[in-house]
Amino acid sequence: MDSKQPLRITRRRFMTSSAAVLAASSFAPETWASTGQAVASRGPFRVIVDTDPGVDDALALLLAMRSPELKIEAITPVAGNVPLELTLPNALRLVEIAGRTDIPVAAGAKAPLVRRLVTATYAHGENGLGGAVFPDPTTKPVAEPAAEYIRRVVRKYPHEVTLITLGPLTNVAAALNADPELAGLVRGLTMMGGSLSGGNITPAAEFNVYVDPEAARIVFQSGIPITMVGLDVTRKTSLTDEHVRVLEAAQNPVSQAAAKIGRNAINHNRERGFLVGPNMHDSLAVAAFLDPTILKWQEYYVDVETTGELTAGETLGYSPVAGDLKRRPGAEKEAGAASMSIRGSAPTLASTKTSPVVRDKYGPNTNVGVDVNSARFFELLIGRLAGK
Ligand SMILES: [Ca+2]
Repeated sequence: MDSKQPLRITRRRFMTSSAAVLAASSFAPETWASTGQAVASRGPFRVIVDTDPGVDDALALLLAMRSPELKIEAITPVAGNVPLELTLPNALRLVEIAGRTDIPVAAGAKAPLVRRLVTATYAHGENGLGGAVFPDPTTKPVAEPAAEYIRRVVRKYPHEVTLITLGPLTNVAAALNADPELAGLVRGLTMMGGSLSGGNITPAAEFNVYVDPEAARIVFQSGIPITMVGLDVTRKTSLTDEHVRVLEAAQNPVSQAAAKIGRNAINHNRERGFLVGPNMHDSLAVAAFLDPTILKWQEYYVDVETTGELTAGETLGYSPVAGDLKRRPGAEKEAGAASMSIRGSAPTLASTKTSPVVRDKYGPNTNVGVDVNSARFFELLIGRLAGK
């Protein structure tokens, strides 16, 4: 990708995307919006859930399928936590458990765009569900591959479809590569991925972006208004024994399956020596879409490191009001901020590049979740999974 191309997102489009607007409402200085807003009164919103189940994907998918605000147009599994040979049947198992075989499941990419697949079986068990075993699915995927399915649904409902991505961004990048106009037709993209505060699979990179950094870079530079739910917030969510007990006590197939997966995940975490329960990374992304007031947000220009020997997959957040670039409140719109350039590494002698400037002008492309009310998140997650 030519890094000199003009950023295709406009501020107007960024700010008028629904997710960004809802999120912006919680930028304000007050702490948590304690409106207890009835989220069920919103929507329904057309979404596609792209996923690599995956322990926390499983609970996230069950949450999505139990949420009346969502009209799930498709579930598109991708290789990530485990290979596609497992993420695809796991996704099919989950639609059967939720009684939602009406939702099309379209098989996605077997490998990242230009890299060998690195999986996370250390965290998700050999079967991807933390060792929790469920019957083989009888439901079949649709014939169309995921990237084509995403493309067709977005074209069918222009400006209506939000992509909720819970795995590496390979499927979405493939769809964008196949159809240059597609990004302009997507309503928004809410991702679990990235981090502005260090990684989990390397000190620099969060797993989903690490697995396919080139795909992530295409997505961040696409112009789609992005909502990023990364490790900065997902690390603050831990599933506990008490959560699992509530799920176990609720007598419905979704709560029972969630309890089984959750119980296995907690035990697995303990065996690996961790002090706190597993983070609910992916469920938080779904919850952030359902009720953005659960998180606090800050806008950034986010880009992805793709060439580092140790750092590929690192997400960088540029902002005139953050870090060393911080300006006094209210000054972010002033001349200095407006003329702030996006600076990358110094050019090497061998390179044809002469300037470290990657983009001439700052403009946000992403709302980044920077804090979360974990209690409210678990109220939503456990409440929906346990509900009748
Ligand atoms: Ca995932």
